[in-house]
Amino acid sequence: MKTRWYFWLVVWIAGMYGCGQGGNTVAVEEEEDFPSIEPIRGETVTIPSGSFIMGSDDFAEPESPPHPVALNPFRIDKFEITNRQYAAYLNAIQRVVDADGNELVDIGDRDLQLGFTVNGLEILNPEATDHPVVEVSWYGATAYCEWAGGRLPTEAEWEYAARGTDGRHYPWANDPLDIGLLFDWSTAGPTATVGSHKEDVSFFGVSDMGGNVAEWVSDWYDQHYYKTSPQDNPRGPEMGIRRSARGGATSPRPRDMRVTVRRRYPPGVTGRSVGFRCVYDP
Ligand SMILES: [Ca+2]
Ligand SMILES: [Ca+2]
Repeated sequence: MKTRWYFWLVVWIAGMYGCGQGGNTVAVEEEEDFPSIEPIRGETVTIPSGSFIMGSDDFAEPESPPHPVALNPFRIDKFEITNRQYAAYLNAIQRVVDADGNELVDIGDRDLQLGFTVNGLEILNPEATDHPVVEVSWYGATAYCEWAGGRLPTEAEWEYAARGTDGRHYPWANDPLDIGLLFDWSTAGPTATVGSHKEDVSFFGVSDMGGNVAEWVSDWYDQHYYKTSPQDNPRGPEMGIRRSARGGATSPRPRDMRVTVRRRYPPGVTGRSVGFRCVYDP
């Protein structure tokens, strides 16, 4: 146990000082000390191939114009990736930066429910075990999905999984008041156990696409992208500065939970209301 604790301390310090190379070297040397850890797989929802109208004319400019998009089939995690799942990942890879030195997760941030104990990296608050992991960068989200045999959804895949084919404004309905769904975020805390908001279920049966945490997607962000987006399986601009994220989080305003809202953050940013889920090709 002591070796494990010491190992993580070294990895953490290497990560804190941006010493990606050092972290990798340690990981290779110590690899044999630890059993291999497999991804904890959650339920997935199969999204059939199909077409839908992406975007909206009714709200912010980056959401327009509405345009037809056709997608190949995919499977998507029914729930956001949890602290339990991400802890398994970090314990499997034994580092907190990627090979290029990018921070995967903001270890040490008090909003992150994962941290170091004498037993190594653990979930600090047992009640948050199945809350979505937060304080993960786009790099940390991308790397997790690859480890789990998938990838981050594209913006188009995310919106299709949330919106389906009937042009609704919210994952669960066209009007947030249809089912009285206005979470009292002021008392609910920043995150909740995934799937616990029973009303927040999308057209295709995917949970928490309206709220809980916003979710990284794979695309670079360009506010004008919809004007030139290809119709078939759009994957976003070739280059950019910020990555896109989708869905509402802790805001009490229902308009922030609309399926067409587009968010953007630098890929290295880690925040207390941003998590992710993965998709898998059939
Ligand atoms: Ca969400
Ligand atoms: Ca942070």
